[in-house]
Amino acid sequence: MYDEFIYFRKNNDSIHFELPDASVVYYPNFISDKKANQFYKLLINNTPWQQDDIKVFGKVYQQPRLTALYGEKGKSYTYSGITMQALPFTSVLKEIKSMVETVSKEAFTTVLLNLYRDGNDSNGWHSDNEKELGKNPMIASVSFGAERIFHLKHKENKGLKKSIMLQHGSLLIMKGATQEKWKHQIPKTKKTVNPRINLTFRTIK
Ligand SMILES: O=C(O)CCC(=O)C(=O)O
Ligand SMILES: [Mn+2]
Repeated sequence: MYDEFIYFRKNNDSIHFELPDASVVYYPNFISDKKANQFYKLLINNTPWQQDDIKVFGKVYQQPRLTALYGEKGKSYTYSGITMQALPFTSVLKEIKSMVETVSKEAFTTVLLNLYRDGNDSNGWHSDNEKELGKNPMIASVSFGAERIFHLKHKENKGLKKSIMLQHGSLLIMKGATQEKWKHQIPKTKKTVNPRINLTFRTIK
């Protein structure tokens, strides 16, 4: 069972979650529904979505979602044995990036796009702790389309698990020790769900 998030501060647009060894802030209404619908359509139709093979414990599987990487010239990103070369930012991604940077006060170099086609698509337990992200990276995650559950679990204190529904047009910021001390996932679901697009803005050194 996952606990409901406990928040200690709520204002019009953000929820700061009280978690040990983590800093997680959620902006449920970051982008208006109307604007988020437009972004969703543009992204789902115009992104060169790819499905890579990943190696888990020596076995090769197809990644259970589609992805794309955009970023500044020359940026590449390696995780789960996959190396992706960044495509140049599109005008849509530049627009979303600038909205994210205004709120996060951080300049990002790269964005990884995930497309979860249905409830069978998922993102297994992991931390965004690749070397090229540096120590205590800030990850800014924007969601469009179907709502999916986001799970967090503490790496050492096994009983510490949290969950949050990431809604259409929302922004979730993870920073501080979150990647060092916690893992996160998007589990599969048996419910019938429409596609969901997620953008994680990152800074690659
Ligand atoms: O889809 C999400 O909300 C999370 C994506 C994620 O964790 C990642 O791409 O590293
Ligand atoms: Mn992640």
